[in-house]
Amino acid sequence: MYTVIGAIASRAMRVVWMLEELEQPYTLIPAPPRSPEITAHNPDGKIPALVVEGTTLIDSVAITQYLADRHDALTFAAGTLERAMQDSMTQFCVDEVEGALWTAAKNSFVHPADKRVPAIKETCRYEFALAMQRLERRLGDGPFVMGDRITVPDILLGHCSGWARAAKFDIPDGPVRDYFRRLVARPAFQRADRHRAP
Ligand SMILES: N[C@@H](CCC(=O)N[C@@H](CS)C(=O)NCC(=O)O)C(=O)O
Repeated sequence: MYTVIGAIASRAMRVVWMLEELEQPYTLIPAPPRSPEITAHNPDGKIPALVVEGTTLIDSVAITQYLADRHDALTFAAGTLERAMQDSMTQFCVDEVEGALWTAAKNSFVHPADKRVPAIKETCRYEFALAMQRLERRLGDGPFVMGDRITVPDILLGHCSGWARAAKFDIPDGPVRDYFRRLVARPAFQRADRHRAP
């Protein structure tokens, strides 16, 4: 049994969505950042965390990949060329897609007010738009970034699409928008999303 700590409107969504894809049982503790529930496991106060057999894992990318590896699903095997390409897509998501969204968020509400640089958000929008062009190129014929099989970077990118919508970042019409729609229509995503307050 897995325990996920973190409010669903956060990167915890990636972990819960992966667990739903894998059809693994879990308990969700929907704790906000810096709450006692998370600092007991991660002194940095960042969410999410996954508790597995008494060990706490942090960082949504590491957790999501660990779950895929452990259950031998939604991933290519380590040491294969496919896995290297899959990891490259994961890195692309973290650097270029999440990077733009996270910098905008930090300068909107995460950092203390006197440390925010609101003007950076225009640059973030520019970076995000570039990332969407690159994603369209890298998607190819799809339906997923690694072809026929859904893998870890699809979970990360699908999560970022919701984050982008919430932050009012533009998602271009065409293959990228269709790709994001395919991801969030998945039954496992829908089940994970039910943890959101109505
Ligand atoms: N690289 C980490 C980032 C975790 C993170 O920054 N989470 C945000 C919520 S999505 C958070 O806890 N922010 C509070 C803070 O930075 O103080 C991951 O992917 O899990």
